[in-house]
Amino acid sequence: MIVFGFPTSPFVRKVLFAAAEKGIPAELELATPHNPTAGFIAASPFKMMPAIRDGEFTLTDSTAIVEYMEAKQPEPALLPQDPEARGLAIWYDEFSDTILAPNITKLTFARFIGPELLGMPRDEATATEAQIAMEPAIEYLESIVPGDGFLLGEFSLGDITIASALATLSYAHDPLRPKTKDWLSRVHARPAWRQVIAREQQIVGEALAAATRT
Ligand SMILES: N[C@@H](CCC(=O)N[C@@H](CS)C(=O)NCC(=O)O)C(=O)O
Repeated sequence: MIVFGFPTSPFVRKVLFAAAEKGIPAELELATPHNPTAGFIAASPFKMMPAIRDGEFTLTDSTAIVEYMEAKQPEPALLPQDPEARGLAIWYDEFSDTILAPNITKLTFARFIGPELLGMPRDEATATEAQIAMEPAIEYLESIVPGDGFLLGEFSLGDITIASALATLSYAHDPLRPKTKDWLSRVHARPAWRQVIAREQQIVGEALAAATRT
């Protein structure tokens, strides 16, 4: 499976992390809405990342892609069977994608991606606005993380999506509360996470070096 996107995106990281957890080989083809490749354009009608190509099949949207992988290769499961746990896993995915991530991407773009990778001026006013706006979500997170284990006991899509969004935030800001940090360190200990982040660090390091040369 080819994944089109750039690894600092929470949504791209979510797909790469989910694929690694399931043991689905995922080859990352670097593409962004501003710097698309032909494969990315063909797979993503609105130039949103991530998108995938698996054989002849193409799909965009991180949640749709995780559902596709789950149906194609059910084990290990990322969506619990228990009705309440399944509902919560989907809520945590939705909370992260639609409540947490928009302020995270805004802040990280203003403070890190724009100035460090794209040669744009640092936009501290926008960053501060996003930092303040995300506080209720950061508080909520501290109220849902358990003292032990993962969000729903067993590791699930909820852990993947929220940890993926927080990794984007970590480029620009550290507002996390203690229980959230402890839970996150358990997610970060997973081999699939280490694999995805090692590749991300390499790509970001190369992008930073290229940006300094220009
Ligand atoms: N619901 C989508 C959101 C994807 C998304 O917003 N991706 C951003 C990058 S973090 C993007 O491609 N933005 C391009 C644009 O808005 O034109 C998903 O889960 O994949």
